Amino acid sequence: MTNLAESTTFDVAKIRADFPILNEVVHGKPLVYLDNANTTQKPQQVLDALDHYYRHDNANIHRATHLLSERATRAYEGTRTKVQRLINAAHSREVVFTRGCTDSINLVAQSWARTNLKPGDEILITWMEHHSNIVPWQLVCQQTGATLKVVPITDAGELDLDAFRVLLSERTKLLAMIHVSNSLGTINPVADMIAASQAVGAVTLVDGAQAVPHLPVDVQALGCDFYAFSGHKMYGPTGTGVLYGRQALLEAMPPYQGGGDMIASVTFEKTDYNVLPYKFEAGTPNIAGFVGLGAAVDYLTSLDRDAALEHEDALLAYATERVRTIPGVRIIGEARQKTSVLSFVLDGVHPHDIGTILDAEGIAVRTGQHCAQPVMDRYGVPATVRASVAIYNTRAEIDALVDALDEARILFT
Ligand code: 7TS
Repeated sequence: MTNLAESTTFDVAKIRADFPILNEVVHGKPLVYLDNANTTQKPQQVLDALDHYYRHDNANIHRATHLLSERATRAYEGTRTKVQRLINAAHSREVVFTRGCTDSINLVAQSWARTNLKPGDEILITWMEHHSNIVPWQLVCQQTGATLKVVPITDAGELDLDAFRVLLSERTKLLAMIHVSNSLGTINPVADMIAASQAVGAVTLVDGAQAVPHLPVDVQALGCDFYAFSGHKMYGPTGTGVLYGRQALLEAMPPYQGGGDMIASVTFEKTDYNVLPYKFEAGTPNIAGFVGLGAAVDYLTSLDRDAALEHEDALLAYATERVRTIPGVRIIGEARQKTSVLSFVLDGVHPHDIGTILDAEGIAVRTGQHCAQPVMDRYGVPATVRASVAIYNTRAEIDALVDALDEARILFT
């Protein structure tokens, strides 16, 4: 168990001052925002980047010769280089901008998988996937005749690696798996599972939506072929996402969508596509959003990331310890390797009722299935309460959560 003391090397007060929304008053109470797995709040630096872009640089990118377009293009492409460095991609052309993690996964499903899979082929996912790493593969299975296989999870919320080894075979053409579970908080042994999958010739995709905001991610060290994540869960704007893809695979893949900017030349007879990554970025993208994402990456990398993670882990450990003491609480997801997410149920009280009580106290959590219905079914619960922490959360906020939970317990049981 991580040290329960508030970190001495991480200045939370200084971090909090960067996030204006943390001063909001909700139902007469100071906002306690513990719904970070859903979306994180945005620092002033990101808000300033968005404002500056629209006030000074707003123009379309890649196509006009005027100065504003040049500035907008430079800012947009600058973010690509920042993201490349953040995840240690070998080339910036391996960084494709999308609408979000969901869009990134659908791109791989409809471009790579739809083209390459056939009846008899298998796609291997895990029981703890977010719906956005389940449904796109079900669609592709319907389109290609491939079969979906699922790695089960243990009672503790860890992947059953023995079952994984049995399910993995020469028929496995794709492993698509979650790095950090949004419903359980489990950190999965992705590098080992990627290596095992490569040994049978499978392509690998990692859903890193909950990993990039917390963990250092190095796509070359992981060895994955694709890595997908969202900007809005890492302090950046909504409507921004990233698909990292290995160049050789991206080169061989057909476009996902057709339109402007993704072409080299168009006649009615034939269209030649643009080079990477533009082949996959049809139409005017969320330029402002990606300018903001660049500021978010700068913000993240300006932090002492080890200290930030230590702070988040200490908060999770503290929250786990305190919530566990509430009579009738059952924690869902007790993997040995966890980060940021605490899911639980309280005997006799529906999670939505808890959410309502917490909201009245100014505390924002998510209650429900967390877009991971198979996980709820696995544990025989209709829903959970989920508190998820970020760099700006404090022990005092966890105390407020525990007090309000106690109040809910007394009221409903
Ligand atoms: N993958 C994981 C692991 C996620 O947690 C989410 C969103 C997605 C994919 C989809 O991301 P999007 O930005 O494309 O929507 N997860 C959550 C959540 O936990 N609560 O709300 C959304």
